[in-house]
Amino acid sequence: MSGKGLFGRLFGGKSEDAAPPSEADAVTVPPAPEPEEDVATADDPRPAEIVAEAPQSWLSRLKTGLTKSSSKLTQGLGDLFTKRKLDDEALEDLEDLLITTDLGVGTAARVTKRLAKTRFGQDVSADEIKQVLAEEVAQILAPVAKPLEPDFTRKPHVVLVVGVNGSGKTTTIGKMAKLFKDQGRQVSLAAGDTFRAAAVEQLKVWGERTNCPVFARDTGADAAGLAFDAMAEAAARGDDLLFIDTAGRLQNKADLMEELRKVVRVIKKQDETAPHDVLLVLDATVGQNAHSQVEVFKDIVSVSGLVLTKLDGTARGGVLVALAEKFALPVHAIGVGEKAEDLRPFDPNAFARSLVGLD
Ligand SMILES: Nc1nc2c(ncn2[C@@H]2O[C@H](COP(=O)(O)OP(=O)(O)O)[C@@H](O)[C@H]2O)c(=O)[nH]1
Ligand SMILES: [Mg+2]
Repeated sequence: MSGKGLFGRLFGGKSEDAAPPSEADAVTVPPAPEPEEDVATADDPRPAEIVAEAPQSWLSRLKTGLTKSSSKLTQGLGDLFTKRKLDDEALEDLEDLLITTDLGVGTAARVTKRLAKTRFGQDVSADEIKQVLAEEVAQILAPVAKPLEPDFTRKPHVVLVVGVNGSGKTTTIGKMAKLFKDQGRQVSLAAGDTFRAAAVEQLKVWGERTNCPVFARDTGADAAGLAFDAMAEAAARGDDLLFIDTAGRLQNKADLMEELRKVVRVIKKQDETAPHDVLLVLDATVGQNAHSQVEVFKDIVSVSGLVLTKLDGTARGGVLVALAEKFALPVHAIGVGEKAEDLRPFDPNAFARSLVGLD
């Protein structure tokens, strides 16, 4: 497949990527990749602290967030396995169902094979299938579930954040900044998405909210130069951690490549070991398209880990499992909402059970 074809699919339907920068854009980016996903109402760049709500544990946030995914599977299994023996046809139906939940062909095959071995010809309940599924999923996720572990002796440890427009980069940076600030770390942010004033403003809001300095320049400024100077400033201040935001709305792969590679090259002039992490942020609502995004970005920069966002807005949470199986890249964190506390490193067991709708 040509790079252009892949890129076309990657950006397909996202008109913002092709559109020239516009001052009229909202402060936050409402990408709405699919009509069914009513997740990103982005008129207000400050959704976090200002929305009063009863405190929820992370586990219940996770379960609530994954409801769309788990109910799709639960309903499918209910339809398939009401008083039905596990014969060849049932196994085939099950495999098809699992594939439609974005879990990936490999996972679907493993689960059906295991059931065929142990339960063939017997009555099985949807719950038993879920148990097997949750175990398999947890096993696949265990090796990739790795929290971001910065080396704070670097001062700063530099994290470059990449991904297509609207995937949740800026929000993820804000959420991570909060996580590390809460751990007592000195964190700063660089507004490397210099295309629109609104993108810079959005990062500044997160900076204010998390009490982290934001290094920003005017719209249209050179992103690489900005990253270079932000690193110098962070180093002078003795910051533990610097997150560098980037633009993902370039019109074609060549532009994206040139821009990101330049940022990396220039960062290395400041510290040849940097960037210490390159996080690729993926919007889970795009489903299988996330695979192409990983391919494209891996081609451009050396992606060191993934963050999956908007798991709360989609029935396609299974895509995380398929990505884990295919790319084996660390998944550092997942996002299940727009608020600062809606991002956490994930626990493979809790995720697997929530995804299939088990308590
Ligand atoms: N529901 C939900 N919305 C999210 C999540 N992460 C980001 N968003 C929203 O998605 C939109 C795009 O995010 P943004 O950080 O601006 O993406 P960027 O263009 O990659 O920087 C914003 O409206 C965010 O509030 C998430 O985990 N869940
Ligand atoms: Mg952004």
